[in-house]
Amino acid sequence: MRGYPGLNSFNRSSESAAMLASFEADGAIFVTDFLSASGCASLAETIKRMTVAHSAGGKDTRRFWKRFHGEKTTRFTGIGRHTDVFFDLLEDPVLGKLADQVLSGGGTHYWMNTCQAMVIGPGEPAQVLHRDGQNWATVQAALWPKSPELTISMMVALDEVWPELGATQVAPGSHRWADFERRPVPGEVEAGAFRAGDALIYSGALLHGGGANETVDQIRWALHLSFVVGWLTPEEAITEEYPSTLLKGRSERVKRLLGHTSYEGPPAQGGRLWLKNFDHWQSSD
Ligand SMILES: O=C(O)CCC(=O)C(=O)O
Repeated sequence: MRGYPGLNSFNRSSESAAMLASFEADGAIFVTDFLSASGCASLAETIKRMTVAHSAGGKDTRRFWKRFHGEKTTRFTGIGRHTDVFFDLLEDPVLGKLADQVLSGGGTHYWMNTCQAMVIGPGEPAQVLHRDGQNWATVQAALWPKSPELTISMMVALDEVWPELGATQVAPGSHRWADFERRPVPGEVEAGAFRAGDALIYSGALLHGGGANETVDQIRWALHLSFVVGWLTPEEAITEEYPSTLLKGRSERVKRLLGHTSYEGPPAQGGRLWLKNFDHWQSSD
């Protein structure tokens, strides 16, 4: 098996309308060979090298965050400081088109939420199932089931990943459940199988979580990239991680995704945000 039993699989040449229809119906899609072989090899080499400089487990000692992070899981951001593949991902037309459509209710100006290595070590238990929109639970939970799409996420495998290695678990359809508090029964959760470069793209309303790494000596290598509507604060301190001096010569899209342009709400609905002198601002680099 390659992909998820309950999700439709696509490739980069698939019709974007079909991808969107499946995304809306199931809450996620699987894209084979999302990364080219060379892009994946280069990104994997960078992430593996960077991992050596980080330790497993987070610094937050609160029980919830220790478990959510994973004590045997290594996470780090700042990927774009080490590889240009990061910028290719921000410019990726397949992900970009889907994100434009999914997040359009929040205006065209969405941000990068985070780009984060998620490296699950042997013996890590499964992560609690959650919705990425719970980062902004006061919006998502309060408006459920009518919450707008707040965020769209992608997990891309940097090496082969399978269920027992900790492939992301999902509950297809849970983005549409009437009751926000409902938890899946066992048959409603599934994990997939990825070849290096395959990607899972999922809604911020979909219940999902990292799977248990049941191996004794193998590592799940994966990268998470997500976008969030421009009127919410991203998870990652993106302008700190990517100051304007690092973005010289980069495209308008990259600068916007990384917080170097003011936010414009949907026409005649939202305000203008992230201003300077009550006017639109754009970094001058
Ligand atoms: O590691 C995974 O597969 C998913 C992780 C995740 O959903 C998260 O940390 O928000």
